[in-house]
Amino acid sequence: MGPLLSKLTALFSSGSPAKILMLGLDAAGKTTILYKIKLNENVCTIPTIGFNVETVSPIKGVSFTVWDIAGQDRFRQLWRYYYQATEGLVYVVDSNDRERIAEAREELFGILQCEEMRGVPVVIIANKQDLPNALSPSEVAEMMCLHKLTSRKWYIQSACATTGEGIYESMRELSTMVQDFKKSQDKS
Ligand code: G3D
Ligand code: MG
Repeated sequence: MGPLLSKLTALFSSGSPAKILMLGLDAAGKTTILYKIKLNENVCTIPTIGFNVETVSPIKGVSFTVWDIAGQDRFRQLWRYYYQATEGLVYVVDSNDRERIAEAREELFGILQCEEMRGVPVVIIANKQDLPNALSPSEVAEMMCLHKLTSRKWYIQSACATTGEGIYESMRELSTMVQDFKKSQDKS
């Protein structure tokens, strides 16, 4: 087990199991993140339904499900199946892809509108910060209109998935928000 993964499982194993979704436009860096936290060793790709879903078998109770969300209109109906019982969303953004930042925003807000995602906390990863033309995390936050996310907890993390910078921090934040979300669910 890599150091990042063991830290990650330590974070989550202190609480109860968690179901996490990781989404973003294609090429945002999702698979690189899975690889970085060595989750790739447990990845199962489901190719049969027309869009590639990567599921990571639960490691100390934490399960990850990952897919690309751009231009997949035909399959949107199926996404809800994966949304069910989600307790945390990791939304990965390519900060260097200025042309598609609006698309990334529309997709995010579309996902969060779904009933199944009500109140689910989200960590936005402003990825590819190593690239010289990358938008800063605050620019990403502004262009993604994150201030409009009022009915859930959210957090934006600056990251470089290829070096792993910011990935642990994003997961630490996520685990805190997920535990809070579960507590609020238990009460209601
Ligand atoms: P996806 O799973 O979201 O579709 P990938 O995205 O993880 O496959 O990443 C897409 C490309 O972006 C990959 O390059 C990957 O190496 C690169 N990438 C991911 N994160 C970073 C980052 O933080 N900085 C930089 N510079 N590149 C990153 P290739 O060339 O393999 O397609
Ligand atoms: Mg991928």
